[in-house]
Amino acid sequence: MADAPLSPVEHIKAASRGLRGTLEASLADAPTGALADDDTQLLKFHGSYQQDDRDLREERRLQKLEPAYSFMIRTRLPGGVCTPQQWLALDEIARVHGNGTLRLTTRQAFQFHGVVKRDLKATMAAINATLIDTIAACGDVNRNVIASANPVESRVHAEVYGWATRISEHLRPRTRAYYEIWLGEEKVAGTPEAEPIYGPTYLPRKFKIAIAVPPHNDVDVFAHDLGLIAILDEGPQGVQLAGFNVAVGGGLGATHGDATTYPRIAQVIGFVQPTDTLAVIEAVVTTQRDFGDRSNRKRARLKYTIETMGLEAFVAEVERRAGVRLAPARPYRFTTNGDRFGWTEGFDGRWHLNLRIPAGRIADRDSARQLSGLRAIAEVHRGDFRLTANQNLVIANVAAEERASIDALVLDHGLDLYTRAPPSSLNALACVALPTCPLAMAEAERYLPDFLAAFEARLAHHGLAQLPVLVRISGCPNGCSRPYLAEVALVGKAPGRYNLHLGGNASGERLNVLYRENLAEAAILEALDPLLWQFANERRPGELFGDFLWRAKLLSA
Ligand code: SRM
Ligand code: SF4
Repeated sequence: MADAPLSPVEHIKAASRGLRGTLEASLADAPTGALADDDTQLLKFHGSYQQDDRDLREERRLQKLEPAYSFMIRTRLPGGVCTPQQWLALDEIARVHGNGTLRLTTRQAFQFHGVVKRDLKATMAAINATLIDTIAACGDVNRNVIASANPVESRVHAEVYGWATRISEHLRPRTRAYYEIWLGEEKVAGTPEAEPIYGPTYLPRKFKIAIAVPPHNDVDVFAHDLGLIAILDEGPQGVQLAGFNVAVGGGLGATHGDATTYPRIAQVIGFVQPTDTLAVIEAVVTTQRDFGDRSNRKRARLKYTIETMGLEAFVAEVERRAGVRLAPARPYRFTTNGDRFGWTEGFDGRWHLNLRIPAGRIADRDSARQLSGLRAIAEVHRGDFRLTANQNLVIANVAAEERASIDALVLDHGLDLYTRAPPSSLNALACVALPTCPLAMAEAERYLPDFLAAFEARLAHHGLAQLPVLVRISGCPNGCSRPYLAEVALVGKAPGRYNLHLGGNASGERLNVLYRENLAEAAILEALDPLLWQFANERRPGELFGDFLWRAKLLSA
């Protein structure tokens, strides 16, 4: 591996002068809706992906037109928190420059889809004017740092949100390229600015950090390259943050038929105090920078670096770099990785309303006018908004006397799904997939309602309608909806066909296993039916589907 040639992306990064490349020239090249190939790689570090409408591909090919290119833009939004003013601005950007929808992602960010090249600069500038940026939302760097979605539940939750922003800032690339290209800042002549943490070629691959506050694992902390599990102590002033258990080497992406790639759960390596936390995080990042595979991008994530180095050697290297010895991990317990829907009261008497947004897509449709409804709420709301890592939304920090007016707007605009949907629908996730994702092999977001309807009919048939079964759909094995942690997961294989994975658990601590391959919907339901029947008849009180499948030996590792 040491002698293997560098992957092409490494050369692009090295020659990019701090992620500038020829992006400015590409943007000015009017005859095409696309960027030069190398620039599409650099664009990711600025928070955007070049895509084309896959629904229109064939038609345009027959018409001898270039694909219908457009750009997806993703924000960096540590902990998923934004103000009502920012919400209103983002809503307007989606309607003026995007496809009229806002998309909440599985990592607490907003995505805009359908921005055309001639609008890209104006859109990036408009997002920046809201005091939200898109730097490092994508690319071979640390991405958006996510944190438990209800950070105002106790003083510690607020502190944890503070950590998400601090870590995000600490690991933000230092290049001024973003400000030059999108905001017209004066250009840096000669040698580009140094990147003290990343170096000139950044990381071998994307890097993700999540912070969970037990007992809620609503960020799926074990799916991350680096997971921090907040450890709380009872102090003189009540509950306080003692520090974090550190988990490393999680990651879900895989490639069908390639056994050298696989989903992996992060392993807890010890406990760190707040004063040493940034040093340990930086040491994990720089160890991955120096030891990660830069020749094969499919094996470049931290999970493979750890497997190659061995966990013990990896931890020793991190401790050496950080100058910190990790203490033994402290006890913790997770009970759920879902959201808590409806109103919850915070420690300070403020209220938080967790809404269900199916697949995170906020749009005005016949069934619900979500975009208009949330705009109306943002106009009167005096707290803030919090995106959850389950693609849902919390209207947070509401005074008790303002709940009724929020409830009325929720009801008026059909945003009250959380009061009606069965538990399996409430917690289900689906990635974007078609028509924008270039890697999709099957539908996900657009298929979710149909699959849930069919699946719920089967649950109801077996008398299980009120039982939460964690369902996740991804359009390909990359796993953007974290399917490998679900009790029932469909992973796209080909149009209309999925691999069926079963056996995750409700706290996000167990990977599921491949149960059947390459099935269409009828065969998926047929495969699930006898299992649901057995579950209905043999389950122990309180037992959940994923746990039952293992106990009844219906799955094998
Ligand atoms: Fe993802 C690539 C969407 C969370 C693993 N992901 C993509 C791209 C950018 C496709 C591409 O490379 O061209 C998708 C854009 C689709 C579109 O049209 O918008 C995409 N990923 C998403 C989002 C929007 C899914 C969603 O429906 O919410 C999520 C954005 C999160 C964010 O705000 O940053 C998203 N992606 C994830 C997660 C879940 C997580 O991190 O909690 C994973 C699995 C965890 C992990 O990283 O291991 C994930 N996405 C991938 C991978 C596989 C990476 C790997 O290690 O193999 C790819 C493909 C790649 O990187 O080559 C990918
Ligand atoms: Fe695209 Fe695959 Fe991610 Fe779905 S899982 S958004 S299809 S890359």
